[in-house]
Amino acid sequence: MPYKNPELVQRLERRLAQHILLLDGAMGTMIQAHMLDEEAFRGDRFAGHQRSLKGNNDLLSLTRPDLIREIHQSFLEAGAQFIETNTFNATAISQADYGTEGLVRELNCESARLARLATDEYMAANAGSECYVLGALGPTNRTASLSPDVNRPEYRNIAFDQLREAYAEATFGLVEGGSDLLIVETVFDTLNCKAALFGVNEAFDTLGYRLPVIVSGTIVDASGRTLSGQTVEAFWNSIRHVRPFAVGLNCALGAAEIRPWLKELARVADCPISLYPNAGLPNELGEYDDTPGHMAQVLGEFAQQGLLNLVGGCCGTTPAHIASIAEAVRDQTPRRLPQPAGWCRLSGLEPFTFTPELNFVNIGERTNVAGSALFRRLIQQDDYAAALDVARQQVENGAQIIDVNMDEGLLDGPKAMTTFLNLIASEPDIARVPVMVDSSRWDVIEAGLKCLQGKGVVNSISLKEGEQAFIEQAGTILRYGAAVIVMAFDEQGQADSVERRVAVCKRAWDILTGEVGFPPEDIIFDPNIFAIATGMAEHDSYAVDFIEAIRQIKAACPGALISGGLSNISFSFRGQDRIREAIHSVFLYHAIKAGLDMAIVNAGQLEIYDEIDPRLRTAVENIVLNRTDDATEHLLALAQEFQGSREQQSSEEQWRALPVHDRLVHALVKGINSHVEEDTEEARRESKRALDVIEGPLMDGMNVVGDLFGAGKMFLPQ
Ligand code: THG
Repeated sequence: MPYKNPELVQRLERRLAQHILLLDGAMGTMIQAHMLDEEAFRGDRFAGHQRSLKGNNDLLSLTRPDLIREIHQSFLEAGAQFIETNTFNATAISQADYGTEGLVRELNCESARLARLATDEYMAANAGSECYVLGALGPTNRTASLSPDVNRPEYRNIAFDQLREAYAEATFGLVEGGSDLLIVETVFDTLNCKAALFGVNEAFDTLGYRLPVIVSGTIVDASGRTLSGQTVEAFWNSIRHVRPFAVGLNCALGAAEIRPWLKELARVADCPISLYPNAGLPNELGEYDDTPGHMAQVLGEFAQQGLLNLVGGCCGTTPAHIASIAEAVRDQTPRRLPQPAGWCRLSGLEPFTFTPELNFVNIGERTNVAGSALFRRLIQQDDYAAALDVARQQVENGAQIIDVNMDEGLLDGPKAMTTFLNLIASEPDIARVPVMVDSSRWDVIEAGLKCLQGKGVVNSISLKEGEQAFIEQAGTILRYGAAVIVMAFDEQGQADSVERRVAVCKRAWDILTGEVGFPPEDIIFDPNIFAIATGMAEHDSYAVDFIEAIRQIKAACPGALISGGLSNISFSFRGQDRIREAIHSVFLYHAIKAGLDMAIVNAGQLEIYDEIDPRLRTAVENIVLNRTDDATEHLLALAQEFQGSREQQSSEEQWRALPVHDRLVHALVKGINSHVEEDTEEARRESKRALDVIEGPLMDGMNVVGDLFGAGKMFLPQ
């Protein structure tokens, strides 16, 4: 999609590379200072409006255009180069409070026109100056990812689609009135923001061109989180898919309080950074006390530390503040943009970024009605509280992402997916991890995507129905801002040889990166994990072939990641959990070495490779690597012995007879917390100093964990 004015964007980019540019100050508090009464807000035009209009600042663009234009002028005179339109509440959702939702298009268009007039006039009078109209899209007064009713945590008073439509409507007005850029600002709920960005891009589609878009979030307190609970990096991961022109923070806190969160954003964002804080925290009277001098000093420091590209003020800031800030940053070097690292960046409330040191990521499989009889029963019986416990256990057991699947004939899939994901959103200990929306039904996938404020993963799409459907679905997923699992499946069926697996994935990769514009790091291939040791000779090479395909796909599709559904591999040993676990860990050990990045697993049942009984391990290795013709028969024979014996049971208790040092190491490696207190206390009594317990057994245990994990023999982030 081309820019409406490509030359303007190019000029702006060049200026940003050389200077820190100035945003304006607050509109709201400037208006407040005029102490306008009900009549002033109404003007002649709305004298007879049925509801109170006092406080509807955006309406002043129609009833007091002189005043709004004057405020814009005063900020331009102070040195602001970006003038924000008076449209913080100009969406149908916010205007509904005043019964003025019918005015949205006009409010946005007129407000943009006023900012345009003031800006053009200033540029005409000041040769060589270049200023821009920044069309403002505020957060609305609703939150799409939080329930307003504590007794109904799954309930929402605003839906993704309502937000998306409201923002598209406002966008048409802002563009029509002459905005140069747009800013989705004061984001306190990233789901609202994602819906806004979706709507903005839909409007651009209709227009046939786009404007650069800035996204600005707001951190509400010292916890460093948005109102809806996300950290700064999680917020960035959630919105990066729109490739914002700049990303930043505004409002809520004063400049000094924002420092750590600004640093966090500047560390991760590979686009310009904007910042416009309040003039300090509001005092008891709701007034803002930071002086222009103080604010300029703090923001000047940020500039010196290389953290800023665009800077201005939010609530309580006046032209005097902007003038001082302009002075403080005038000759400072702007922040240099970091190179994009090419990491897949997911998020829940917290970021989950695939940095190189993560050698394996596990995705919890149990929240799947098709993969767990228990979970299916709970969902069918509407026992969502217990179903949530399944998700919580997955995360407690070490799942770094959770796979959610509601594909069951008798269920209303979209409804079950929506209810469950909304419930998860209100449980911080679950919602901290990203969600993988698993369905073979497109309507269920889309319903899921509309509930995620974080960046999730769609599981899955494929070329099964041909290129057209594939391209459309991938484009829509990109617009929602999710990563995607692509199954090695095409018009001919599921790929089951190395060659077909590689060929199908490569074809999909070419289409996604070439035609759809999908970032390679957000493409996750699943080259099909099928059951082995089924007794059918043609299944014997499924595991080795999968492992070999990993290597070749990674070479053919640079940047892409690889996943698989681990438990599929051991279907022929259903009910024999010990054998299944051994197969899983042997397979993972070899697949991770070949480059497997993640798998959908039962996070509570991942045996450490080195701890599998050597006889069992050899037998399992023979079937996984397809090393001997009689591997399956051999394992079947062993299976009876291992599954039947009480050996494991007793060996589980044997560790209690070890010396205390070894018991602590064992417990740490295995993640057993049943005897922690007594063992630690015993170790403390035996040693001279309490510190010896930490430096001795605890450090030793951590080292064992580190070594096993590093060697790909342990699969949980203990
Ligand atoms: N690739 C992708 N997604 C997938 C799969 C895949 N999603 C679904 C599945 N395959 C992965 N998830 C599971 C979940 C559970 C089991 C297997 C795969 C499983 N369940 C036990 C069984 O059937 O024996 C259930 C036991 C019980 O009821 O508790 O094995 O390959 N992209």
